[in-house]
Amino acid sequence: MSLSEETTICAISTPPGRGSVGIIRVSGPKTSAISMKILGFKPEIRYAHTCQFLNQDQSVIDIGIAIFFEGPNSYTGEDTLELQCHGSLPLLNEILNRLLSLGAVIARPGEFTERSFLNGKMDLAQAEAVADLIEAGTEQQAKSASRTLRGAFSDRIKKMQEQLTKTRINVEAAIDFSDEDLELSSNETILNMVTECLTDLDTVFTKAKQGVIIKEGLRVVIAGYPNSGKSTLLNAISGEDAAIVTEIPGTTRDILNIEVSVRGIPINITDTAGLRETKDPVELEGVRRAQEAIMVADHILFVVDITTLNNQPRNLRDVLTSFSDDFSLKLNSKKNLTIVVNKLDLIESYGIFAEELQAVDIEIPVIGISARTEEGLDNLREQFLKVSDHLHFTEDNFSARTRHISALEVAKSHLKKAQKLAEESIDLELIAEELRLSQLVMGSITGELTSDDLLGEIFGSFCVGK
Ligand SMILES: Nc1nc2c(ncn2[C@@H]2O[C@H](COP(=O)(O)OP(=O)(O)OP(=O)(O)O)[C@@H](O)[C@H]2O)c(=O)[nH]1
Ligand SMILES: [Mg+2]
Repeated sequence: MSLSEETTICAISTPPGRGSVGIIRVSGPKTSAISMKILGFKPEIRYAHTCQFLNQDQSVIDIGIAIFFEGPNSYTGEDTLELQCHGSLPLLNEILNRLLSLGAVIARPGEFTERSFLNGKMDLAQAEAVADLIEAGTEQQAKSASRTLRGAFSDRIKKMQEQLTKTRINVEAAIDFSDEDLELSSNETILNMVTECLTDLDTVFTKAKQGVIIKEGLRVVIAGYPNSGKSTLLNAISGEDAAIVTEIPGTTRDILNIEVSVRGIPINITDTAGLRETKDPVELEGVRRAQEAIMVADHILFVVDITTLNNQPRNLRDVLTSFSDDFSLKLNSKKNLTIVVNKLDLIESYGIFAEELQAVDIEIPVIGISARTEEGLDNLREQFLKVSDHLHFTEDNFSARTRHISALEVAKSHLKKAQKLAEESIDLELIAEELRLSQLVMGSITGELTSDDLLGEIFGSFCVGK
């Protein structure tokens, strides 16, 4: 792929403000000519020249270091000049103006990296990792972005692509030569190959999901019926008086997000409107938004008011099971769920009851708390860690974005269809088509087939000079 524009771009690459060194980068076809003018000589390739940076009248703007990288052996793949000068903003601006007068234009945000991608120096997942690395706020985020930048994620995608290609070749051959007397892959072989692809994809999916959690935090949504104490719980966990709490059911309508950190793991907690049938249009919208948040959550805290349980004639296990079944049914989803039984301060034998709750023999974890007195909150924090641990954080994490997860989900759905078709020995052509679609969407992760709109969105979120 070649660049559509033949412009030469320049930008200050160091952050704004004062610093001992400020770096300006130039990239594009005019770089060599511009270098001659601003330095007054032809720089050697990849040699750190200590030299003067000259204005048009040959007056000295600054003395610094100039390094010329000849394309394709540069960050962008084009001829590139890096000027390291003193980190004074007026001085950097003066150099920038000089470069503009020599025919360079100011780079758009992320344009250096975009050119690097377009010139095949890195793929799209790696380019995104550049932005993630720059923005990393924690060591874990920086480490995983760095691994993606070095190709850890892309390599996994490429491997899956190869495996898919092999499978497709087998299927296509079975289609094309089915009339001839050749030894072709049996349906069973094809089924095994597809299943193997799916297993691989599951592993990568889990890892990518961890990557997103490291970057964006574990998305925990507090849901439940009105007045169960959801907003009180959000305030208690976050230590902020963020959500409005009243004794009137239906208080919360908007979605409220707060990020907390539990032993270094970022957790994004969302308070939602209580789920109930209502005719009030505002509350109805609140319930719709709550359901939307639940759909994209990594984990749900389903808050139940103990006093509503006490009114139930059935035993605890049955009540909780019916609550969670009802909840899952309503949402048409079997999401990761923890039942949080709240307001335990309102009953007499709190401690005994909390233990009784934890021992309830249902598949879903149950934790008893009082959001008001904050009793039991530590157990809840432990639960967050367990949920995160379930996602197996390891040293070889790589960073990933929600965009990648969506692509992997679509790829997986096509592979599942292919697997089902192979199981039923249905039309090989349909299998081939599902495999092709799966491979296509996987290619969007590394940018083999990406729309200009998406590229604009990705690189537009970069800072200028990168
Ligand atoms: N005693 C006691 N009261 C609580 C506890 N948690 C919440 N409450 C009370 O229950 C009422 C409802 O609390 P909220 O936090 O507003 O409940 P909610 O689930 O957010 O309600 P909606 O937003 O209406 O769905 C308020 O009067 C709270 O003070 C608790 O642990 N113990
Ligand atoms: Mg509320």
